[in-house]
Amino acid sequence: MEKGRILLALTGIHPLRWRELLSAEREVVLEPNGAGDPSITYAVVWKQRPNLLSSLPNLRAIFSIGAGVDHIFADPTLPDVPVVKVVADNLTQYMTEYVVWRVLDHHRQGMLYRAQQQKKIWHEPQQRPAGDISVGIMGLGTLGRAAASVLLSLGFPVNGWSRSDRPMQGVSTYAGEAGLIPFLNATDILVVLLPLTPQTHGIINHGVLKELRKRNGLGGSVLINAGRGRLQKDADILRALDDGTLKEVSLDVFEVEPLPKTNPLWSHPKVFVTPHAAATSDPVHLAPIMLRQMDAFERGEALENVVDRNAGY
Ligand code: NDP
Ligand code: OXD
Repeated sequence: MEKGRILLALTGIHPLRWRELLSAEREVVLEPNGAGDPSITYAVVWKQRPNLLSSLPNLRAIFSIGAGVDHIFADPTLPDVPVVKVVADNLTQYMTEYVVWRVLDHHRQGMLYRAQQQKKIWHEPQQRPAGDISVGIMGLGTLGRAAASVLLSLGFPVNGWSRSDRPMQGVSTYAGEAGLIPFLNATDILVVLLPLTPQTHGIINHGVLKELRKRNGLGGSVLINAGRGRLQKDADILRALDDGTLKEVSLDVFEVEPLPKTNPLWSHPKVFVTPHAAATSDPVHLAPIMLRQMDAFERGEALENVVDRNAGY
């Protein structure tokens, strides 16, 4: 059987390296040969142009180059073929590193020490054991569970919130709408690793942040969002920092990306900004996984990590 041809449609990401790696085994094009191009079997995409895929009559699967797929579902005419998300040790490891880095930095008062250093202040604030600070992971999926297990090994009590019941050894788990407030009430450092769906859009708002636990040695609640920017309301985060609802924040994602230079989050002293870089999609690791999946699919095997269209993730 002939190997299916790939349409590589990336917005905001240079296609060169992806193209080189995918074309080691298959023919890759950056544009279809006109609307209705019958030669395309697979699409490998990041924020593909709306309507690009709908007219391809022989498209059999769409591969996201990220773990999130909201960028694919944003297309109103998305054809009804399987959508495959990234699940890869390499990406999971990057996200675990980011989450543990940010949790430890807030826990060990990194922001305070950086401010003190600027003023040459020699002062040791009170230190608390990790066991006094609970970390709540919103979205206890592939990435959330991996981060949770490392945080547990460091001694943090860990809570997890998911859509359905997801028990995990050592983690206090909560599910669905009924579980949200109890989860927040038990959480000092909130780590957001949810997908963006109609249900999660705007979920990180002032009302939710107000529910976070305050009785901890951190001197206030902390938010870390590495899920998606439109999960949060930037203005609510600023308000929560200014009225003391939140002590500090680490944000990797924003309602508008790149974060506009005029956005006050850039210069707020209690905000740590990274440019959607928590877990990069490295083609060296991910392209071979996609190529293996395509080979297996053509042998008649099922695709792995196909997202649930109804759930949107
Ligand atoms: P998964 O699909 O494995 O996990 C998603 C988790 O969120 C699941 O536990 C799911 O619940 C939960 N969830 C979904 N909807 C709801 C809801 N309405 N209420 C409560 N819980 C909900 O995704 P991954 O862990 O692979 O990735 C998570 C997200 O991380 C991606 O969608 C992407 O947006 C983001 N990401 C960001 C990156 C970055 O660099 N900043 C890099 C990679 C990913 P359940 O278990 O019941 O299904
Ligand atoms: C992803 C991302 O979804 O990089 O993988 O945001």
